[in-house]
Amino acid sequence: MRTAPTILHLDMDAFFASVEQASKPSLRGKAVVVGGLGPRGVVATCSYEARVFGVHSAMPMGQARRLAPHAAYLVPRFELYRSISEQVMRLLRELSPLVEPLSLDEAFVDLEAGQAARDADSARLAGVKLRADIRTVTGLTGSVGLAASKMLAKIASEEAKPDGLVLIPPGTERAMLEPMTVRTLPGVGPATGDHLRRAGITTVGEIAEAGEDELVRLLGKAHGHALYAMALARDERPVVAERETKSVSVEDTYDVDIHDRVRVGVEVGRLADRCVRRLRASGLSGRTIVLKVRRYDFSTLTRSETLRGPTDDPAVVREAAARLLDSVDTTGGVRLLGVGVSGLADYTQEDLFAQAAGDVSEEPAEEPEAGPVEEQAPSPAERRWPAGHDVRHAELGHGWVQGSGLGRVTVRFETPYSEVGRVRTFPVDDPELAPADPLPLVSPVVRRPGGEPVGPSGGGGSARRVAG
Ligand code: TTP
Ligand code: MG
Ligand code: MG
Repeated sequence: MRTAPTILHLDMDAFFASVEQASKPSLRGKAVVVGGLGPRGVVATCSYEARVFGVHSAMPMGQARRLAPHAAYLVPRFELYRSISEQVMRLLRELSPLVEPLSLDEAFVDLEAGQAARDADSARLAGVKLRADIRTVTGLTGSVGLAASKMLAKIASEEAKPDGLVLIPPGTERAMLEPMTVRTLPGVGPATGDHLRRAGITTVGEIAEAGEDELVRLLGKAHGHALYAMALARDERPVVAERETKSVSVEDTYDVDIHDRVRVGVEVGRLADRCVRRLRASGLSGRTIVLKVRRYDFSTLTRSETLRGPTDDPAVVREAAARLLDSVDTTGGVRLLGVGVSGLADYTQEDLFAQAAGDVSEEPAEEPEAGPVEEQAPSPAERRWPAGHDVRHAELGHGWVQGSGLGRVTVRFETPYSEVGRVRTFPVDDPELAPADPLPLVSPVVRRPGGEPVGPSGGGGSARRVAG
């Protein structure tokens, strides 16, 4: 492991919710919840003001509404979040060629590789400047962790939240990790956490005490070995510019073709389990399950199924692989079988990217139902006015949908650069009202950090000039 804390981990604070607050002056400092607002919707994220009430990611929306009835409830705007993410990633790439994005709002940067830092002091300076630059360019805050390994840099940024910077001086890692919960370590999700707890292991220090053999006995070779090393703060994983693993897969070739359909099923189940172990050992989950079958004549088929959210649950992967196998003709025998998971994510919670897009806001808070839920098809008018999305009124200008229902849509007329705006209500089919593209969070007339002004020069109309 390197001796200087030159691996940086950045994670934006309450990312989707902060973007919404930056774009809507009336929501700054307020409880904001972003997520699916339909009957099966869950929380994608919420502002720190909403977290005080106990709201958090992946919580059913009905529960969030009970905990924070006065919060603003908004439908995600992924295109906007993606464009802000690109601005942030661009700033990271100015620091180093080795930038490893983990999600839209999160990345590792190897400062040493970019000669942006070589010791603790220069690393801290680079982190402070990065946070300031992110603020100037996007108007948002991100938290920074600095350490000698990826694992510790990520733990540090978590400690720094919100809007902070934490540097872990090399040499202090183990003492710091000892009292922390096992869930702090990458690859320890709820299932592994429970498993360890039943064996009496709740802290990182207790993993170290239990010893490597015990860990391997509890979790299997790959996972046990990896986790034990992490508990001792040993993490040699390099920062890689492109995410190394686009998928995790395992396969077996058989000496003798397998003809028995039941045996094929058993093998596929076994491969699914092995694949999930690999997945978990890397702290990943994935959405797309892939089955590969090479038949007696070397013809190779792949079948895939994409789930609603990423998973690392062996039962879910096994079932999906079994369903895929149902669609493959194996008479004549199979020579090779493989199971893979792609569409990787570094969290296992419900993925809203797939789900939330079609949801609309409705006045009454929906309770999530226990049984199977009919997907409600929103009416065309409601589909046009998702809560939080931007609109333009022919006379009143730019605003956003505060709510819609019962044939009416309520709009607040404000922009990222204006004062808190006023609210007006219109019929949903008002010809003066049209959906609009989001505005940049920071007025295009800004000074790049330490550089020339960019964007249109001159007065800038109503746009506020942001000093660099
Ligand atoms: P996170 O970085 O995990 O959370 P966050 O940025 O909202 O808050 P924090 O300050 O704690 O970092 O996730 C980044 C974004 O990814 C988040 O804003 C919304 C989205 N997301 C989901 O859609 N579903 C989820 O379950 C999680 C965890 C995040
Ligand atoms: Mg974040
Ligand atoms: Mg994140």
